[in-house]
Amino acid sequence: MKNFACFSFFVLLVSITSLAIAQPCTSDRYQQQVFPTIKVTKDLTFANYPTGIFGLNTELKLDFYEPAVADEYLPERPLVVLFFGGAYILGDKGDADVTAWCDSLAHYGYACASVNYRLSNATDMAVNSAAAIRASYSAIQDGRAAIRYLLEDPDNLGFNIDSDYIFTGGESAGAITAIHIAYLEESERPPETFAGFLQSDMGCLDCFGNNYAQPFAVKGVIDLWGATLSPDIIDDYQDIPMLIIHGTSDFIVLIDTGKPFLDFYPTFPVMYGAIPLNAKLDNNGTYNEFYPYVGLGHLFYGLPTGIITFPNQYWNPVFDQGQNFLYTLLRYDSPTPFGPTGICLGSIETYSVNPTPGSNYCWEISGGTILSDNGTSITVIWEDDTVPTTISVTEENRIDVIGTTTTLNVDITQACLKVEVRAFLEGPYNAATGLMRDNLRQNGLLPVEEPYAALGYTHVLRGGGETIDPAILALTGNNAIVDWIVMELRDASDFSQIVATKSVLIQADGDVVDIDGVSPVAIEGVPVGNYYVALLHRNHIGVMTPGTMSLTLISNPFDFTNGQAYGSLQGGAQKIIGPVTFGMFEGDLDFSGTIDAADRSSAWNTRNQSGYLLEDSNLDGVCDAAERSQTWNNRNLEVGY
Ligand SMILES: [Ca+2]
Ligand SMILES: [Ca+2]
Ligand SMILES: [Ca+2]
Ligand SMILES: [Ca+2]
Repeated sequence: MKNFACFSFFVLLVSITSLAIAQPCTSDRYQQQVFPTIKVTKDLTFANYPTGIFGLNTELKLDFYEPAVADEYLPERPLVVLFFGGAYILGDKGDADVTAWCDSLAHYGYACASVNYRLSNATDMAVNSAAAIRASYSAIQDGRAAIRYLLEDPDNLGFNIDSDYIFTGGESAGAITAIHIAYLEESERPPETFAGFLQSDMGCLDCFGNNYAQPFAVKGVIDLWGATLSPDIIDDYQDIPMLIIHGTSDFIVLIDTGKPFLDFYPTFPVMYGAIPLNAKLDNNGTYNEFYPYVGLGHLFYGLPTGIITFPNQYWNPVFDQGQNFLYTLLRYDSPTPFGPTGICLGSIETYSVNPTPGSNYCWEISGGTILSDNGTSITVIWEDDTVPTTISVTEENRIDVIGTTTTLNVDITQACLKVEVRAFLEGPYNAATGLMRDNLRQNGLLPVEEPYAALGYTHVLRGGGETIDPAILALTGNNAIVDWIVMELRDASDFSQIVATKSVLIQADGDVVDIDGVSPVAIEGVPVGNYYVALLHRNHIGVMTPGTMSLTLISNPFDFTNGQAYGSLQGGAQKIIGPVTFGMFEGDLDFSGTIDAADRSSAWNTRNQSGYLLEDSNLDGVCDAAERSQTWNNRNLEVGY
């Protein structure tokens, strides 16, 4: 039973771990201790330098912490480089606090190095005003050499550092080192580091310890009760974020401005602690987090060397602030996908992101289905406008940080189904030309707003209120606009149910076109599918397709003029108006759906009037004997559906 429990726990652990790694676009790396096992490699030599009169070779070493090699899945990972404290006279890479930092950070998924640097001696610093600055500069040079070594990896030990994600940190003198590695540039070298009375030139920032050519920049700094030699090195253009933690009662490195140890050693330089650092970074607009620990002194999380009191109760809050700061700097927003946002139900659209090398992108859709996904772009069919229609993308970058998901809202607003039909109106049709007359247009009688709502017609869905740009009435010839006409889409299973309507236009050659005067009619807000299509004219008998039409975003032409229509009236649902040419019956002068005595009365009562008249069914601009005759010829007809 006990063994079984152990086995289960092991299986659970393994499956959770592998799930966390395999699952795309989710990861707890850098947020939790996701690596149960780490690897520590001690005493790696990163720098050599001759010492003493015999030219003995001295080595500088670092300890390297990383997730267990078997568990590591990244080709390259971020690096934190930590420096112990001790006033440049004592301390070691094995000190309890830097060890705890690196150990914990490796469990969180970072590579971490705890680095030794050259130490000075107290006597020298107490008597020589340049000594403290020179000690500080040598630590900076050594820290830089350690980073160059880790990037170079001359012995192929598999450090695998992503050079875009290098952080420095440390406490006290180590913090001073960390800050200056990030911000001190060659042109800002302190004068004390050059050759002078009884002192040699210390060389450039990257001129000591090793010759590896590995330029780098620091992405963020953890400053634990450190300071800078000059706020002037904190340049606006460098923009390197900093975590600043300092006890307000620290008299060794002052939280404000002053010499260390409360000016006890006059040879020490004035230093600028947390308060001026925070002010300078704020002034530069550089991200920084400043946590003053009220009433606490130097090294308030416990002495890490000598009589060890580290860690005390302050270690956990300080570490949490450190690791949260690092994760904050790693976080980012996933890119906003781009693609059509005004879309049609049933339409197939493509959405993309501008990819970052090494990143994966995970897509989620609401209101549609992903048809294909090549990582940086997807093709979607939009199928459901009863839910929010959105497209979301989550980036997983090359070091396995998950970006904040971004969402693009799309609207099903654009005209969608394309309906391409052709019909003739008997009244204006001229068998000799095969065209309908366009006198209403020519005489400036066509209204710019559709007339059907005003006639009492009940539009459905988005129909009604259509207007045209008067410029489209300049078209002449085959495509001249003859009149407004209503298109209806009717339900495939019950054509008495009108699904959508739209007031559109009919051209001289019979093409029923959208309000732009030229395009097939686009009906918005209805899905791809089968519909009956009906045409309704204000003084002609309406027609409907004999069966349903399959309507999609691509037009599928239907021609009423060849005689096909729903229903069986005298001679069919339409009138023969020429050789194998059919048209909608004219004469329903009161738009009632039937042609009867009432229409003949209307023709008589409106006789000899001109204008855009309901009673002018041959559309010549006048109601006269022609209409009286046609209402008689077509008497007793009615809409056949
Ligand atoms: Ca600088
Ligand atoms: Ca045409
Ligand atoms: Ca009528
Ligand atoms: Ca007329």
